Amino acid sequence: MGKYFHKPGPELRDRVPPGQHLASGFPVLTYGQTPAVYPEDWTLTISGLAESQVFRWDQVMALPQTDFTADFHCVTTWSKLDVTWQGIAIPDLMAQITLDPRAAHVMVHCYGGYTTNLTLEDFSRPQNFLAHTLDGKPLPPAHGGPMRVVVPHLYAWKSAKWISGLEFLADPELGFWERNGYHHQGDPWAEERYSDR
Ligand SMILES: Nc1nc2c(c(=O)[nH]1)N[C@H]1C(S)=C(S)[C@@H](COP(=O)(O)O)O[C@H]1N2
Ligand SMILES: [Mo]
Repeated sequence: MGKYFHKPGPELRDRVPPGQHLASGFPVLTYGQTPAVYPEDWTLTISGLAESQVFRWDQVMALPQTDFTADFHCVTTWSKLDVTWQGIAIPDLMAQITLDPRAAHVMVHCYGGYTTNLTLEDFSRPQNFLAHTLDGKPLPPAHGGPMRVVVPHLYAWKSAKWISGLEFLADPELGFWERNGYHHQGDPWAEERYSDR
C-alpha cells in the first residue's frame, strides 16, 4: 500500500470498515472532468414527487449552518477519518421542501451529469449534509465545490459532488455507479461494494 495508505492500528479498528485502509491526505475521486460551477450561478432544483422549486446559493446559505466531523469511506478501499466540514444538515434543507407522501427514494443530480440514488431514509439522516466548506476553507472544485452532498454512513460514491438537484421518487432508480455494478445501498460496514443484481 506504500506511504499513501496504511492499515489502521488497533485503536482505530472500530472506526475503519472491513477491507478499508487509511489515506493520508484527501484523495480526489472523480469520474470525468471537474465542472466549473460558481456560487452566483449555482442552483439546486427540486423535482419529482415534491413541490417543484429552485434554490439559489443565497437561499441555501441563509439556512442554519452547522459544523460536521465525519468519516469518509471510498469503495476503492481508502478511508479518511474526522474530515471537518461546514454546511447545511439535510433535515434543515428538507424542512424547506414539501414532499408528496409517496416519495420514498431520492436521485441526486450533479453538474457534469453524475447521479446517485438513495432511499429517502438513508438521505434524510441528521448526520448527512450539503457541504460548502472543507477544513475552514471554501470547498475546492475538485472536492465538489461550491456545494456537495456528504453521506457519512454509506460509501462515498453517494456523497455527490457539484450537486444540482434532488429528484424524489416512489420507486428506486439507479444512479451512475449503481447502473455500473456498484451496490444499490452501499453500507461500508456490510461491505456492500458491488451489486449481484
Ligand atoms: N459528481 C460526482 N460526485 C462524486 C463522484 C463523481 O465522479 N462525480 N465520485 C464519487 C466517489 S466514487 C467518491 S469516493 C467521492 C470522492 O470525493 P473526493 O474526490 O472529494 O475525495 O465523490 C463521489 N462523488
Ligand atoms: Mo469512490
